[in-house]
Amino acid sequence: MIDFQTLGQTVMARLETLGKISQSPDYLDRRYLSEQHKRANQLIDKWMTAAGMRSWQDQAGNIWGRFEAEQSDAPRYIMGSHLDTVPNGGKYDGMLGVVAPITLIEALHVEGIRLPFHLDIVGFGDEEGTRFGSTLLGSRALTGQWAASWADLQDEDGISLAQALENFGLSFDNVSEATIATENLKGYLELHIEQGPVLEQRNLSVGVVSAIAAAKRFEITVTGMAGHAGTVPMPMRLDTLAASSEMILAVESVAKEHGVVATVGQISNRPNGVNVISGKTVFSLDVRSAQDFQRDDAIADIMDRLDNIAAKRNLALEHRPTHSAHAVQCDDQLQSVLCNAIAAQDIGVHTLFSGAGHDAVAMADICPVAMLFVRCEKGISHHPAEAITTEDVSATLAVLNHTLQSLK
Ligand code: HGY
Ligand code: MN
Ligand code: MN
Repeated sequence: MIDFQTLGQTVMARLETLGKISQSPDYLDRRYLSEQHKRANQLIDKWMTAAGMRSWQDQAGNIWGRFEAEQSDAPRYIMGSHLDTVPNGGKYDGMLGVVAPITLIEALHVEGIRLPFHLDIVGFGDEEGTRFGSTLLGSRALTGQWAASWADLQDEDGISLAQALENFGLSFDNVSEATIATENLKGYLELHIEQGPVLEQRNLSVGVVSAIAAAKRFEITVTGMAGHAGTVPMPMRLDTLAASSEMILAVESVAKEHGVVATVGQISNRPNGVNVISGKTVFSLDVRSAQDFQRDDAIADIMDRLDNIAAKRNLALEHRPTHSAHAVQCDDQLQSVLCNAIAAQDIGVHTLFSGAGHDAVAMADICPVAMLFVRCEKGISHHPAEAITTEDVSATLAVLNHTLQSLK
């Protein structure tokens, strides 16, 4: 008999341990192909082995474990999520979706329960895109979507993705070997915190995802002329930071007009001196919507507004696309398996949309996908106050167990 309450405590303790692996002593920050990524993979590997799984690392630095079926030619399901974090992030975003299934598999292993399919658990090395600006690098290695140009993507220290792979003991040239065969792949399931307030409002511990937002990201570069803060008259300035401020407010108002979400989350400014007019400002732009066309209409309008502001101020403007993901509909059949598993725990069944992007977006290119959301306190995420309860994790494990026992 599986004790889900004890399993829930084990998951929470493991997330606490994993949450301490950070490049900063003050907050959680774990980036792709870093020393901390390596240590996280080693810890996950240890837990996978304890769960009776065969484990390995692929050529993109993703960590894998297989819970073998009785039959070697059995079909395959993949469950997973990401092990990287945003800077000063929470310890559940991504990690819950790797640690929870491993811990449940350990209980099945101890009970001698086997599944009629191979269950592979994958911990993706990069989903957030914190280090190299792009995103879903881990899951897009599985779907064979890495672009040759990504070798030159650089982090804030000027280290290229190709160099970072070398430093990690891998090679950009071999990443294509991480592409997976799909003949016997039946589907991909991802367990993830909701990162929103809906389940809490409805007093539900879990929910089923219906669809995942369409997203596009850009790097916007505004180029003007640095100058002396005391001597250049206002009308003669080519001030890129002032222009960027006007542009960022324009992003906000266009998003409201179009009913999409648009965020400028990252900005760098040169020369960034207290007594110097800014000559070059670079900021990120992230635009999302439930529909691809709605996202693209808003982006077209935003870019027009930015171009007009740059022209009015005699500044140069460039926008470089860094990420694009179409909206994803989750698989109906897998959704109903999850809904039945939730109902079997006497939990109300609710399906909801995901404004956040997930590895399921990449995996949807190669197989049916479904996601199970877990309530998180006040919907807070990408913040150290991100929190879930042991009770909700225990309920989630019971739902997951029912799901795995129902899949064919
Ligand atoms: O940006 C996102 O939606 C996800 O957290 N990477
Ligand atoms: Mn995230
Ligand atoms: Mn996430």
